[in-house]
Amino acid sequence: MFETCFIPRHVLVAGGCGFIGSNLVRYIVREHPDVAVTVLDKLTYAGNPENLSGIPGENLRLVVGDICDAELVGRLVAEADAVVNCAAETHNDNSINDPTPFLDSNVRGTFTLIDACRLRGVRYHHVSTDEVYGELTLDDPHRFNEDDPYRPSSPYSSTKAASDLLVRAWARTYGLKATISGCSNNYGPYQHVEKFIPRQITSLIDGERPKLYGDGRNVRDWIHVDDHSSAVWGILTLGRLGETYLVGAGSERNNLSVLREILSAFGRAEDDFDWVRDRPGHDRRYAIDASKLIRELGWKPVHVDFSAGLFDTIEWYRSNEGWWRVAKRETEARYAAMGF
Ligand code: NAD
Ligand code: TDX
Repeated sequence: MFETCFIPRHVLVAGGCGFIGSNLVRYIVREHPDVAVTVLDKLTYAGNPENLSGIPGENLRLVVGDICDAELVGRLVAEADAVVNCAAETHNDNSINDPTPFLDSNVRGTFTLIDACRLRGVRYHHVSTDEVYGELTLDDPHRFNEDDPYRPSSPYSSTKAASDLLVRAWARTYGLKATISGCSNNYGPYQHVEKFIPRQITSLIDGERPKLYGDGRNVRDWIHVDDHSSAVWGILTLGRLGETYLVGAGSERNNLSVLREILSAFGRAEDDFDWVRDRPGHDRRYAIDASKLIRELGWKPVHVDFSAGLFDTIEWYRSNEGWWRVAKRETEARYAAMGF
């Protein structure tokens, strides 16, 4: 543990109406009710103000706007003493179809936020992804660590890598007070239905057949979104400036086995799904070595039983159809147009 501990009074959470941003806001308001939170969110197709529903509002404000808007960002950063950037375009399939918004929000948006933080001396935390490191083979004993080279594969992950490099350069050249977290695949409530686990759950609720890409053997290292939030807070308050910390809960699974667990929860046969064409450039495997975060900051995941977390997530989608119904229709139309 480090002796210095930074407790912010007012955090600007960019992208706080998305899956991870809204979970982080819920975490901060619950665990640190004295901390004021401003959410800045453009409310893209992936942002939903309902994701903040039920969070006590006394210390919480939503500003609808774009992280690329330098004037707005400057004003909001001036009011805060910390910025956590969860705002991004986040879906690989969309990035293959049209990379433009990924360049805008992920690269230009990050530049706008960090430059505002630089000018005002405000602490910045960058929420990034393990995908910047590319892929591992199925039999590689290595897991990603903070010293691995960046080898992004997709338009999405290349823009995330670009944004990480901007943060690192601003930290070194201008002394930006910054940290970066690189997390593995998240699951849990409020995840957009375009992503693997919610897509399959909601298709099964609708009586449809899930869609599995390629040979189904691609491996992801799953972490519950609550554990991601506790890691981000730990890094923001205790992390060493200029450092990157990888976040993962040691839960590698291939897509076929996750899908079969979901099928079984619905009482469906294990082969009751469609094989569909593979994602171009599809990364084979991600795996995280989170020992730096555990050793230096004392972080540990709480949701260590992936099957139990998956079961709770299925129950959440069963109970919250009103939250996903419209997005499901739009998402499946988009997938059909993209040929998935
Ligand atoms: P999400 O797509 O659910 O939410 C993104 C949010 O950002 C939305 O509310 C959207 O409206 C907002 N946004 C997008 N562009 C914006 C802009 N220009 N200005 C303001 N707001 C904008 O994404 P998520 O899954 O919550 O991911 C959040 C962050 O975590 C991203 O940086 C992503 O790369 C990273 N990450 C995600 C995962 C995962 O498994 N979901 C894993 C590791 C890292
Ligand atoms: O219908 C599907 N069928 C399928 O087989 C979908 C949507 C996905 N897949 C496969 C592709 C991947 O191997 O499932 C795996 C997970 O896919 P996604 O949910 O799209 O996630 P991934 O591409 O791994 O990226 C996610 O984790 C890292 C997030 O979307 C990123 O934002 C994060 O950085």
